[in-house]
Amino acid sequence: MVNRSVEVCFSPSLIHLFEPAHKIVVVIDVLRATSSICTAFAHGANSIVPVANIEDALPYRDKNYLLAGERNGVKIEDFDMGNSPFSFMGDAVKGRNIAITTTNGTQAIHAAKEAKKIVIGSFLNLDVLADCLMNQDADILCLCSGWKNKFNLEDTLLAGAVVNKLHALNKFNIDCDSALASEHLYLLAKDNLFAFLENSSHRNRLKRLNIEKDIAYCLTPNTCPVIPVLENGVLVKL
Ligand code: 3SL
Repeated sequence: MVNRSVEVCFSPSLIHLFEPAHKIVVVIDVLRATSSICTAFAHGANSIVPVANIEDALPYRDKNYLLAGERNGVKIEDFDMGNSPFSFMGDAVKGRNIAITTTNGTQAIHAAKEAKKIVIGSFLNLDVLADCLMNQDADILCLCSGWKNKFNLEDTLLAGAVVNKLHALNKFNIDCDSALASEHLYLLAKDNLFAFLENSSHRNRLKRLNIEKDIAYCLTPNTCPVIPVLENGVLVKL
């Protein structure tokens, strides 16, 4: 049997180069969309609809959904919550349906819409995600949401962590340079992800918004052992 491949795409704008239709795409937006989505499911959210535009989220209010989202890190006016994972905890989300739109993460989910399957990755669900990916029957593509289609470090580190876990099994074909580069960066960073990201663009952006505690939370592995999967345009817990 031919070994399955693991690749990494550094920007949603490049996904067409990776022929996602036959692949499981892991959408990654460590700071903060995919971390918030994992947090919501770990705290009992029922479903999450990822929408690209603010206007597309508004009709969900009439259906008793919570509206969540940000633009450039700032909560959207009149929405129930922004994009801090701390807003997606406890009774606020338990049993609720949520519509979310974010600057990059929900755009990346939409960019991956041709994929065979879309799952959501973050450091918070790293081990369960890797276990799940090991047992699938398709090639894997980690899609980094980046920032407005530009490369970012934190998503690359998580992609590298996933590659590293799968690489260790000796069952995957990893000859994709972006996957190898991600793994190298992760191995350099893994002992102190927070410090490694010290000068990174989004860490500084969130620091300016006074939300550094979100960063520390989002970089803590395996606190939310859930796998959000997209089914008919809606994220649900696998
Ligand atoms: O772009 C996104 O999807 C967000 O995660 C960005 S922010 O961390 O909320 O600024």
